[in-house]
Amino acid sequence: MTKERGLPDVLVTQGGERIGTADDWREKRRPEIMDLFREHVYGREPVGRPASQTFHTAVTTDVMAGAAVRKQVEIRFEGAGGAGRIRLLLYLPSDRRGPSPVLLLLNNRGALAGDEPDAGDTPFWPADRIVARGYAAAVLDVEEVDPDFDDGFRNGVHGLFDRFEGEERPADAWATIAAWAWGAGRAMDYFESDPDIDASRVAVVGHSRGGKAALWAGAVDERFAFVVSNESGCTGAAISRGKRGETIRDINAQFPHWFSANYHAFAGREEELPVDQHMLVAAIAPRPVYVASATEDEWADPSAEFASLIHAAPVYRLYGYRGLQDAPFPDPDTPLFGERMGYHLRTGVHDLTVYDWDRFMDFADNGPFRNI
Ligand code: GTR
Repeated sequence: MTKERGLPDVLVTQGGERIGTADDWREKRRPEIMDLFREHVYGREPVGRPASQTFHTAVTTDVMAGAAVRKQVEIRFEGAGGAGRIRLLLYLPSDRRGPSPVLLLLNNRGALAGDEPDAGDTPFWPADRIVARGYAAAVLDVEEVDPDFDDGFRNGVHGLFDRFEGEERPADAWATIAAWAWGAGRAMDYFESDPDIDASRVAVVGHSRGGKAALWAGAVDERFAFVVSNESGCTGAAISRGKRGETIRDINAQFPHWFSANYHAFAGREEELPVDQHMLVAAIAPRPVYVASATEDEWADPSAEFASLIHAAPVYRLYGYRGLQDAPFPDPDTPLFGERMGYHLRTGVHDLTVYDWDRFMDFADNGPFRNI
């Protein structure tokens, strides 16, 4: 299949060396793939955890009719351009017997974590259902990290941390998807500080543009134990070469602020990119990854989303995990749970639904977060 789509071989270095062991993957190929994605696609983030970062938490017990404890966390930080904050809303099961594993949603659809905490019963973020299954439900609103419009990278965390002093913004500078992924890392910083959370079992979940950010967050920040992409499509889970629906040209024209300036040069030149999105999934290996699609989401191209799992599998195999093996593209509503890889194609339109969440948790229960 690699040959069919003309994909770059995930196991051959830029210098032509074939990778045959997990150690060589980690030391030689993975770093160069991460660098290629930074250079050509998502851009380079100028900062990791800010030295100035602090957490401020308000706790309310007995919410969700007693089923949950709510924590509203403000993550504050400063850069040369001023002060910023990201709010994190967290529901923990009241009956937890130890630190909870977490599903963190990078929310791209209106405010959930703001002044009026969500009741936790929306299909897009069914926090009550997540808590009932023994997970902590966490959410941050990506627009608090970086507003989702093109303003020349002045607002959000770009304005705080970018310092190009009179120079032109570099063509490999980070853009909005990378900023959102960075925000996920700051939530992870918080989880590590909270004894009620099991920081070794944190999943990052995102839908669509949020799913692109979740995948990049999982690649950049290896503290995430599990990565879930729901209908992330173009420059998310979907392979770009031969992709139907949205293309690199379309996405950069409509959302010029999502990716690095360098990426714009690949409009109509997908086959010249030194990476494709199966390499992003591979960068998450050997950690578990779940990709979900919907039948009517042709813009995202479900078969191209599925293909990235199949083409990332050789890297999982280096670690001894079979992935989805050679599973054919499945029928709708018949989830595939493989070793460290899951996939489903839900009947319906582009959306994040209770069906999707239930499958993510079924997979997590049986693999990444067993024995909760
Ligand atoms: C679309 C965009 C997709 C996807 C989607 C979404 O307009 O073309 O790549 O990100 O928005 O976020 O819902």
